[in-house]
Amino acid sequence: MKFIQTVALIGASLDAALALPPSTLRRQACTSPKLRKEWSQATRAEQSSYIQAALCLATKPSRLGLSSTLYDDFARVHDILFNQIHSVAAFLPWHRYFVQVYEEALQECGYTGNAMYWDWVADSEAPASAAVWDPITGFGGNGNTTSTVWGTNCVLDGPFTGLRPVYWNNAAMPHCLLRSFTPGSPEDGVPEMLGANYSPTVMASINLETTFEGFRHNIENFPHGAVHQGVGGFVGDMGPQTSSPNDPMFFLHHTQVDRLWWLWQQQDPQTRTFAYGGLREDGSSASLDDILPMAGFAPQSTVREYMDIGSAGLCYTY
Ligand SMILES: *[C@@H]1O[C@H](CO)[C@@H](O)[C@H](O)[C@H]1NC(C)=O
Ligand SMILES: [Cu+2]
Repeated sequence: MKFIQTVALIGASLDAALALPPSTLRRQACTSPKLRKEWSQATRAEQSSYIQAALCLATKPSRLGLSSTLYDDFARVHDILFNQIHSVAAFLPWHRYFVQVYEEALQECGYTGNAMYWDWVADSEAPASAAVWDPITGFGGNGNTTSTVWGTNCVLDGPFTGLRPVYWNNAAMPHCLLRSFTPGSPEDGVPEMLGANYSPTVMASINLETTFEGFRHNIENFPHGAVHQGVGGFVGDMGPQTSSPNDPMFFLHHTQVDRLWWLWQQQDPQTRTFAYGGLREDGSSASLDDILPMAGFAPQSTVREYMDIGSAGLCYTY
């Protein structure tokens, strides 16, 4: 883990180091940004390497000192911090940081590529047919739909059928990977998986927002929420669960949210790269100097360090 190694070097001034974002600890300029690809644009070898690394996380010890694995740490951290990172200004930069932590964890498990995304806007008319659900080249598809009792909607194909995520919201309830795609109604032209809520038309309208807060509010509540719900339903891991990082699709989903935020920033980079605002959890006004908490899982950072993906500490592009 790069963060931990850097912190260890600092030794005595551990507290000071933890307050420093990784980007200030690595000062090189961003000369060749890493490209984050859409899943279907990746090579077969890249897809396979990504999936093997995701599975590898479940063989590594917890960094939180828990008896569950590193895989489960992501769901646990997301649950612990849930109210500080949703329906608030920090939603976008916090999840940008969280995806980066995941990307580095995959790389420590042998993956040599970068985070990838699922472009659900492009697939919104038929989301269930998207390449990401392929059992061979993707994440496997829907869960068993014959029962709506919790714990029975197990994903039936693909590489993750043997996974046993430990947490369900804040409780230890080991289970199979659960998905419950929201059905559509073809006769009425309603796409499955709530696709109408993340169509190109919806996204074009959200892109007209001129303030960070307007953009954050709309993308979080409509496309972001609809994809969670559309994939997970009420009984699946991706549903409105605080433990939603149990589904590896969480990270492709949030990388897409990150990309859409970046595209919005790119409409007017001078004004928008550091455009930030809205509220904190306690109702006070958010600031670029706010701390992004990571519950001891990775160093604290500031919002400012996560605004510009072309900065030295992030250095990636789409
Ligand atoms: C789907 O779930 C039902 C009800 O729990 C179960 O009887 C059935 O065996 C499952 N199907 C598969 C393919 O696992
Ligand atoms: Cu989240």
